Amino acid sequence: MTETIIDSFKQAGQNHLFKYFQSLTHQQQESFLDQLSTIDDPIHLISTVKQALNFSSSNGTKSFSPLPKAQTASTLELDDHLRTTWFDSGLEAISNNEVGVLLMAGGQGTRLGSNDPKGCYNIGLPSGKCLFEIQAEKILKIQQLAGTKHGKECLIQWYIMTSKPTRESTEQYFKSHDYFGMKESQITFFNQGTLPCFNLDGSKILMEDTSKICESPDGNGGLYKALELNGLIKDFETKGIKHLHMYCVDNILVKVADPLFIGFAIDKKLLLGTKAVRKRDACESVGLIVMNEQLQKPCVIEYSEISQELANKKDPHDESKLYLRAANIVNHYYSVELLKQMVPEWIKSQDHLPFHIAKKKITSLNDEGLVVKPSEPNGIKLEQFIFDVFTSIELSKFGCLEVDRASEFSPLKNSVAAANDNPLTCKRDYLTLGTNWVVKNGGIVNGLVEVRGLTSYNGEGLEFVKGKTFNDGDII
Ligand code: UD2
Repeated sequence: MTETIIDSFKQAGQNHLFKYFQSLTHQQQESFLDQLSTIDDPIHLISTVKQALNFSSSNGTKSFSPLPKAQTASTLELDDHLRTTWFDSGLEAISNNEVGVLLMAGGQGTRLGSNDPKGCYNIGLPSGKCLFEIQAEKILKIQQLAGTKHGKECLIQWYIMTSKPTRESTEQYFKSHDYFGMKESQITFFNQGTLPCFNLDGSKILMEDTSKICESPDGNGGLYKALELNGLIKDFETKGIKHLHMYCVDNILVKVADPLFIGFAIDKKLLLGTKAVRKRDACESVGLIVMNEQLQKPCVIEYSEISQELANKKDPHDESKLYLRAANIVNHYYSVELLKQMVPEWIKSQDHLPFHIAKKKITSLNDEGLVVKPSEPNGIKLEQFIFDVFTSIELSKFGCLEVDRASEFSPLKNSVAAANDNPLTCKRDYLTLGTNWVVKNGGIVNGLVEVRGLTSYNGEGLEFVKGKTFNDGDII
């Protein structure tokens, strides 16, 4: 076994990994070989990295256009009848325990400058609630609304994807907060996979020390392999779940298990759906939900892989608007039927989930055997993107629902040093949304108030504030 693993890596041009092998203790050799054995085909992996180094520049050769109108809808122009129909249909599915939630929480908050998982981050709300608690309360509230309307108790299963760096502290945080009032049995933590880090030309796997290679989470596209390896698609079926809402942890305004979105997908008989907001400006760091014209399929062009020309292209019918403006907010609907049918195919090859590369400063062993923390990017990390599977969906089975940014999207990405998407903008947007709900219901507010998720899911049930006065920082 040992020789086989070592030979396979040497055949892949990775002799340097074994430079210190003989000087390692038996235990170090064993743990090193265990780590290497998780890579089942080093030669294939190395060739894939070369492919990835080319892939990210290939978007320039394709042509993209906005999704056809038939595949889109907008809550900004939705008539009340349809809004009610979709919301009620989604609420009924929730009341039948047919709706599950997938939370992407494996990312490390590098740009935020925090070592803790983003979901634990306290943005300074009057209540001091963190993102995880805000999201848990959304689930509890929508369960309550569904149960009350249909006269039965219902549970939304919450599947939380973590990565090696975020798993322990995330699980500990939930436990120490008594699962924020949810049943422990309705929460499932599972880990995504990892991928080795490479030097800049992709020819050598980097070493963290003499008995360990550098590795990092495999991207939010690692979700599909993680679902398969953790037997979760079977779990969805066992629990009668038909619809899944997937979202990313850092959006403080996310409507978790949004019945309107679920109802939209049910009505349109979608296999896969996504929410979008109007792109703020040409430079906003968001993917764009578009149609690949060669394939006639939906796809997303990531912000790190779009040409400046295409990002800045204006709408020929209205020069004041961007041509491509449906911004991806990592907020997707999946039918369980689709996942059951397609996940085995998606994870079989890189065709559906190509590796994307990011040049990074990676602390690693140098040629002299010293661990060095570089000042410049010295290596590449590989990631799979969750939305790359969109091109395997028939256009007629795909839908994009435009939603209001002020009500549904304010991501926590950066530290307060950045102009946007930081703790201050998240706090402002969250409090502003709640305050607008109170004012709309006749409340008088001096400053900004916080409306807790358990009080109102989307501004409903606030009749009691009519005529009352609230002060800055009040919690309702
Ligand atoms: C993501 C989207 C981008 C846009 C933007 C909006 C992808 C690939 N890109 O860019 O199109 O929608 O968000 O805010 O989705 N995550 C994991 N495991 C990983 C990496 C990320 O679970 O290995 C999670 C992460 O916890 C977060 C979400 O995926 O919930 C997005 O990750 P990100 O913040 O690194 O993505 P970003 O902002 O580069």
